[in-house]
Amino acid sequence: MQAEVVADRLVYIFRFIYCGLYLSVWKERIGGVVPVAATMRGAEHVTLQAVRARAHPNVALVKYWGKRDLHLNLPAVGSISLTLGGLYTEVTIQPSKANRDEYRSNGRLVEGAPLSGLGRFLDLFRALSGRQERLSIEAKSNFPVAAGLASSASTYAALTVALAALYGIRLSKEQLSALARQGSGSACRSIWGGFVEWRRGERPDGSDSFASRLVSPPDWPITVIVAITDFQPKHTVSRDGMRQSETSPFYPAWVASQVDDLDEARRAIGAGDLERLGSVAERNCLKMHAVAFTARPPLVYWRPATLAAVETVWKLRAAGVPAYFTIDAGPQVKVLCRTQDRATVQGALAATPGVRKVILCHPGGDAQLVEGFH
Ligand code: 2P0
Repeated sequence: MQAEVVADRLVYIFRFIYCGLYLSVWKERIGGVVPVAATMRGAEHVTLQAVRARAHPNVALVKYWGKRDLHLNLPAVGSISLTLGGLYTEVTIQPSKANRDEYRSNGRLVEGAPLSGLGRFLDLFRALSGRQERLSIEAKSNFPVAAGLASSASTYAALTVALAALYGIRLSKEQLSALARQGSGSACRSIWGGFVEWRRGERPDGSDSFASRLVSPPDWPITVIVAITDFQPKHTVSRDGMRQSETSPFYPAWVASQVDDLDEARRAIGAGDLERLGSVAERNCLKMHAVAFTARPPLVYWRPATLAAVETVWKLRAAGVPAYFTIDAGPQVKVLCRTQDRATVQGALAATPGVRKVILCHPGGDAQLVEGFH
């Protein structure tokens, strides 16, 4: 029995090295990722070992809203985000004991469309690895899920890192990002920590549409304070919200003006200029929501407390505290400020009518495996 386990491990290690060699020489690409199925032949009997990975959500400062390809999750516009430390999702994967994929999110069994979407994502890795086992996935987030706090970003980023490890597929971070994108667009940014840019890309196969890091976390003493106004899941998932927003007469203007906003945000981040970054983030957020408001039918993610929190931020600024808001596809307000002002901003948001909870986040790091987990 002992010898079998050792032999199993050795085959696993050799397969890992073998895959790495093939990855470096095989040039054919699937959506930016090198296929490795053939390299796995002969290793199908190796028992898959349970793995766990952790990733942070991110807040979009210049937003992804609209797709140029629904199937491959290719964005109509580029985007820039900041990864949020403190908040995270851990994903644990092991072979399923049932003859189907199983998915639990914070202890609750997930069925229907989210499970089908996950199944299609797992199929990408099954195709890459050449293995067919059904899997049991358990995701645990330490913040409300599906409520506009980017839980799909942290979930799919962690899932991507965990699946690559499960199958022993060595991929660059760019390749991981291109894969994560296919699970949920914003997940491609959560592969990285710090300030991150997801380039729109031009190629129809999506091979040039992935995220990369702009600046690492420690470079800037910046804090994001999240004001939660509603714990309920959002009424319209982002995918549907984007399609609905394309009916707005302002949608073409939104797409056309994104290049300037990206340029402005990149320069602001490069210069460590909070005022410049915050200003473009607010403008970009209001543009995105203006497109949603004017869709047919209209799409309103805001609640009265959302606007109240926005007014709090403007009052703070009028009082000399540099604080800037952004709002994703939900009613929560995320406020960017200097770390030295965090207590003042946190206090003002907590005192805002309708704000249910305030969470303080520092910039977060890369998605990674949870070491020592078996
Ligand atoms: C973003 N948001 O850049 C944008 C800005 C909110 C506003 O919710 O369909 O879950 O899975 O690719 O990544 C992005 O939604 O959408 C999103 P899919 P995703 O983060």
